[in-house]
Amino acid sequence: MPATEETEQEVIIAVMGVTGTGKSYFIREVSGISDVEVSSKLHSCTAEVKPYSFPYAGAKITLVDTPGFNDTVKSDAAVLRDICTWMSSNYRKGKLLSGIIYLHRITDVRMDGSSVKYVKMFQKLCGPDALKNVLLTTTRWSDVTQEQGESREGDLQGGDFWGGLITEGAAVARFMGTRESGLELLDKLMGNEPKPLDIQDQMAEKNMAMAETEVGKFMNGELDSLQKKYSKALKDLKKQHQKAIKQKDDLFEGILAEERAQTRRKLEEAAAQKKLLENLRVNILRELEEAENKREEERQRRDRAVIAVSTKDVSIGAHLTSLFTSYSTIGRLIYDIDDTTEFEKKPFEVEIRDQSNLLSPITVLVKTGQEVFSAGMSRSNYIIYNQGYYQCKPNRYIERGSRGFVIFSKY
Ligand SMILES: Nc1nc2c(ncn2[C@@H]2O[C@H](COP(=O)(O)OP(=O)(O)OP(=O)(O)O)[C@@H](O)[C@H]2O)c(=O)[nH]1
Ligand SMILES: [Mg+2]
Repeated sequence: MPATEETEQEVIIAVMGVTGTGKSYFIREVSGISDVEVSSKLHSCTAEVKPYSFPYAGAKITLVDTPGFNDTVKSDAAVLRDICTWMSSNYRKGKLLSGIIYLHRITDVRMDGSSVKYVKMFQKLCGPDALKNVLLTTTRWSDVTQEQGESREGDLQGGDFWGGLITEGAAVARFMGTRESGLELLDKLMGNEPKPLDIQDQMAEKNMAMAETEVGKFMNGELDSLQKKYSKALKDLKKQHQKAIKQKDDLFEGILAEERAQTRRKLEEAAAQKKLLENLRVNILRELEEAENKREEERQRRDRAVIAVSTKDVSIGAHLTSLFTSYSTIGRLIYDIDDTTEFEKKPFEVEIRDQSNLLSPITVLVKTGQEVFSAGMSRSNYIIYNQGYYQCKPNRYIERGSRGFVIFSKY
């Protein structure tokens, strides 16, 4: 491997926020990994913490997608559990975050109790030191007028919402929906000194159970308040319901019965979340981290597969005219490049893209004995496949049988 690859710095940035704020959209636009799953409907989309890597400005950038709080399927306690597990397991591997981009829709008119709660939770998760590496970032500027946006941005920075985080060092930023705008945010974070979050210190260094951590205590308190609120509402609803039954008011009676059932479900859900948090004792957290490590190993195993593109399938003309663009050809997914039978696999369509500037080094590849594959395939060429970024590494030309292949490996 060339020295530049060995010394390449990895910059890890987590993207967080409540559901639907555009975390996956941000990662898709900025990384160029076009198949990052973005939700198309109202329900929540990202179910697990997942890193996406790509090269930028001489560094390996890893953007970590996270499930959002206030998810339509997963409870807040389960989202917190999954984020904390990932954070703790990566801390143990010496992987610290250079920054966190916390997204918030500028279109949100109200900063209601629950959004305030999530901001506080985020604050507890980070702690004062890591907050200095946080960008509180608004999204969806295309859906508001400049005036509306600026006025709301001002409100957000007020006391109850982002005020406390800003005092502790978090900065405010905007994501305008484009790659360029996203890269500007990365530029701001790339030079940061990576710092551990409070949750990483508490879980991985101090071996605390979830209920003992700052964020765990905070969430528990919030769930206590919810339980109180729903219990009181249930009592009131019961009285009203009984009254409606007595008065033989069938319509109102039906509505109240439904409302009671719904409130009871919410009360049970709050109790279930409290139980979940309480059960996250040290040994259980370790088991979850082990499971996360296994998932990571499995991802790495899959990532060892490469995409081989036969030089015969590359039109030199198409390649030379494709600077800054892309062209379609076919490739094969190969798990073991020494196994020649793998090269007989059915090919699938791939798009060779180029992010070169004309100054990038051009590697000349030998096609067969005397022929020169002069299309200038280089590390600026890449393929996006299965939510991954596959880069053409220099000197990755191999011959199998009578054919020559250019190899693209997972970045
Ligand atoms: N116009 C516009 N739409 C956006 C922007 N960001 C996100 N969206 C849209 O908002 C919806 C939700 O975006 P996602 O990226 O899936 O949101 P998320 O934060 O990842 O949501 P979860 O995975 O559920 O936590 C999608 O339909 C996106 O296309 C933006 O900056 N501008
Ligand atoms: Mg998402």
